[in-house]
Amino acid sequence: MPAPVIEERDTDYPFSQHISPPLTGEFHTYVRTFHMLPGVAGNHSEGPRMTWHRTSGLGLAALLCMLVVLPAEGEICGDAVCSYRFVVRRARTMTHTRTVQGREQNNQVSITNDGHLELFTTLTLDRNRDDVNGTRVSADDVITADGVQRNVILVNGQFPGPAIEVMEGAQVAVTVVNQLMTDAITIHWHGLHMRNTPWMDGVPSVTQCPIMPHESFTYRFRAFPAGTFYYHSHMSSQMADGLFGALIIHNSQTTIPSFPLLLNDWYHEEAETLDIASKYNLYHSGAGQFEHAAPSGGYSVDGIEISIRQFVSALINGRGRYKSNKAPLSKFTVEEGQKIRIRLIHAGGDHNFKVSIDQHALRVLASDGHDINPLTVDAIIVSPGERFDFEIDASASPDLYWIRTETLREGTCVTCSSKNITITPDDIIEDARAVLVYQGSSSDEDPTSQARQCTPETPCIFLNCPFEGYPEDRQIVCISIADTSKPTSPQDYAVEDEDVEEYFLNFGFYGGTNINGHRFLPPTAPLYQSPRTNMIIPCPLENCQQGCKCTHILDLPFNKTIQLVIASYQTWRFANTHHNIHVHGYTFDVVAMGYPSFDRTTGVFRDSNPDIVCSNEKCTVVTWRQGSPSLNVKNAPQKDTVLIPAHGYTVVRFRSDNPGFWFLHCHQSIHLAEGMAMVLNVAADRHLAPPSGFPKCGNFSWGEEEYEAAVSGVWPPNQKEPARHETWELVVAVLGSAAGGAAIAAGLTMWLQKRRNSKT
Ligand SMILES: [Cu+2]
Repeated sequence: MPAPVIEERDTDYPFSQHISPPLTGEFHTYVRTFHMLPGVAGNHSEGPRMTWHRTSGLGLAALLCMLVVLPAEGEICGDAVCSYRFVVRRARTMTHTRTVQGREQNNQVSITNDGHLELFTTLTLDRNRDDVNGTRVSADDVITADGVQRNVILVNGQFPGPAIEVMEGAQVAVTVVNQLMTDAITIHWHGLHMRNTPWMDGVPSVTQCPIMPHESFTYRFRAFPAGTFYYHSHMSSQMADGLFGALIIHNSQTTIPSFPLLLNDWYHEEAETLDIASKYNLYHSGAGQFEHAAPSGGYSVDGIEISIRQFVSALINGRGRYKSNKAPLSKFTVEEGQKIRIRLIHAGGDHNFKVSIDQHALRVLASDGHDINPLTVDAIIVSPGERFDFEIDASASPDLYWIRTETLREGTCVTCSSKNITITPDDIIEDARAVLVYQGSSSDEDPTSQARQCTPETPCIFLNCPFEGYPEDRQIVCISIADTSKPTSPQDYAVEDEDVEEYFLNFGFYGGTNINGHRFLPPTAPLYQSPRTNMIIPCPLENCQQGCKCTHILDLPFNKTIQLVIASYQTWRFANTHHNIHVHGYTFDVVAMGYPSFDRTTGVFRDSNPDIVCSNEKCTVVTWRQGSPSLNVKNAPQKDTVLIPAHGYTVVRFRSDNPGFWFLHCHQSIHLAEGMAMVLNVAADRHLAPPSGFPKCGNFSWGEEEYEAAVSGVWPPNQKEPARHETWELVVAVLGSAAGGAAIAAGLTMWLQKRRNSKT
């Protein structure tokens, strides 16, 4: 059976939208015909088949350049070393560039009522107006996003950035070239362990200096472990501007066709503006008036606000719609009867999404790249940073079907107080959609498919709800990620260990977004840099019970079983949120989750989970009420990003065998920007020094006295004695001078002699 072809409207490239033409000839704007990855990965003869066609009038230069660019996205690099070059720059969505009579012409793009893209110009003196207005262009040639114009960050001219697909164990080298005009960047390789290369982890001012505009930085690391990962900027909330892409690490067990589905929430203002709008931002508290500073007003069924970020729109593989516009959507074409694996990646910043495909059950195979015993569900709830691999069987009648991704919004909470939380349902649906197309079906129209109705006889099954359950009359069953299991494997390290070191981390809001009362202030230079003086703001020894802002670092011993009890408890009942916590450098076992009690009629939570209590008035310290609950230390699912239920907790375990400074943080971008982060300093005495020439950075200051010395010509200042040299240095210098002088004299003599000889 031939491999199915993934398609988007008017294009056949599944991952990204392209913009054309490129900024320079170095970046091509070719669109590939992508055929779903068949067979066992890593065998080039069975690798993806792809052809290229040009999307705009580029010349020979670009064609030549195509020959030197990187391995094509979607192609699995089977080499021992896989090298890539990422050029990062900004562009504008909903614009189009073409060459007219040898001149480059940039125009804005509008969407017609029937979903076509047309050029338009607002320049009244534009002499090309008649040629511009109404000219139809292909969606291949426009980065549409949700159909609204804004800035977007591109990698190699693509949004999302190109996918990296390599074999497990390969050395991956990515040279990141920062062509942003004003912003620094770093790239984090989300979920990879970075063993022995911890300074390649991409956390600004923790593992490396930010890459400044015009600079480049080469990341080099081992592709491990295998699974579905992604890369993203780790500069504050910058990933929300589009700097992300899929990172797929294959092993020999990859057996069915697969494609990534990158989902992200999308806003019409850039990330920094959104962060400034946050009331609790560490650096811009209370600055100005912004639409987004207002609470979102959206609540999930449990009475928890879904995010403080006001939802605007969301994208799937870079495409979505704002309100009711007709912007092009991503389309995935499958062949009837085919099984395909979808690699769902939440690359967005803030909202959790419920993902489903009309009339298709989702057979979940892996979470965060790690296999779980398969289970079949109707929908998966995915939070920023999480990934789920699932399989679908294209066995429905050949047609078009909606791929639905919806926030958990159920309504508003207009009269809520600590004593009374009532969700008032509204008709607002916050979603992004893509289309599953059976090959041969017409793909010009939107699908008319409906989501499955949940009934008492056949209730719907949702995986990974951030709460225990829905109201009973909704006929929805929630399966906790902690109730999934990993297939047993002899390679697994033992987590059943008497010698467990336990740490409680409460993600709270007292005094601002914090962990155990600490709001994270980044170091001024990477922690691997030395000397480390003045680099960090130390945290107060007295446990910061009243809240503090500092460089929160937790020292962990080498090669112990570390148990983190990650909680989301407040002393007040109202105003708490779910979090999703990512730990760098490790895969952890999810050994327990505890949810608050809830009203089975309304779905609203009642009381915090009783297993944990606040130890102080502000709840900056928590502990077990009566010892830990039962933990799954036999076959717990493995993850690197996990939901923490509001008023509940999640317990994770890992073996601290990977020395380094590892960031631990909430993956909601606004919470991260507000300081909900810390550093795990694992095995401080075993850290490897960075490679030679690793960039240094940090604060700089100099004094009045030095300044005076400089401007008066006495420099360097305060030099009371001449520069000291070791005796041997002086001897070498004198001998060197003498030898040099002798050599010059000898050379001169010989030259004069020759000259004389030639004259005679
Ligand atoms: Cu959070």
